Amino acid sequence: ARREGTVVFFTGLSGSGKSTVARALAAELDDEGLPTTLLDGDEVRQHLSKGLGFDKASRELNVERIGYVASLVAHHGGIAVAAPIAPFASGRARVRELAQAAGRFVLVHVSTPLEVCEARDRKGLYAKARAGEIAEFTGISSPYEEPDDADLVIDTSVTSVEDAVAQVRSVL
Ligand code: GGZ
Repeated sequence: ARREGTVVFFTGLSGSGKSTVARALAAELDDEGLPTTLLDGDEVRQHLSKGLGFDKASRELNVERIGYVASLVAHHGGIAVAAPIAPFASGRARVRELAQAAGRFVLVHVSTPLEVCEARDRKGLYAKARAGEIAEFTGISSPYEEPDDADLVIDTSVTSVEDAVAQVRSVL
């Protein structure tokens, strides 16, 4: 039988730490020789979703594209690790559907509170959003629909990257 692939899908606010955990997870799996594909958020928006904006329809399209590519990876027995904000339950449900037709789907909600993400403000985007310089910014002027179907919930304000990776691995 074909080896079953897996889609590990992180969702959470900008600055929640989801990319950091996703990268660390993917590096660890890769080091162990597992066929891992990281769909890095920045790279996705530079290539697969080049030119897309942040209105609801564009985000849903971005997330569906990620889900589609991730499901192709899983179909061939690989592990796809993706970490977009994916703020809408409808988009995440679509990804689940695509992934489960190909293999396993693991949803990780990186639930780091908005206050913490905003205090970190590593790229200065929250300040810009508060100043009205970025429209439809998630958590400020665009919604984040909290998932109720996550396999794992991780708050990086209380959990280290190392522990977060270990928790995801225990679910895998
Ligand atoms: C949210 C935005 C926005 C708006 C630019 N809202 O911290 P970052 O910079 O590196 O991560 C954010 C990234 C979000 O892109 P995604 O593809 O993950 O979003 S979605 O799943 O909703 O399609 C942030 C930056 O892009 N960014 N404008 N308005 N984040």
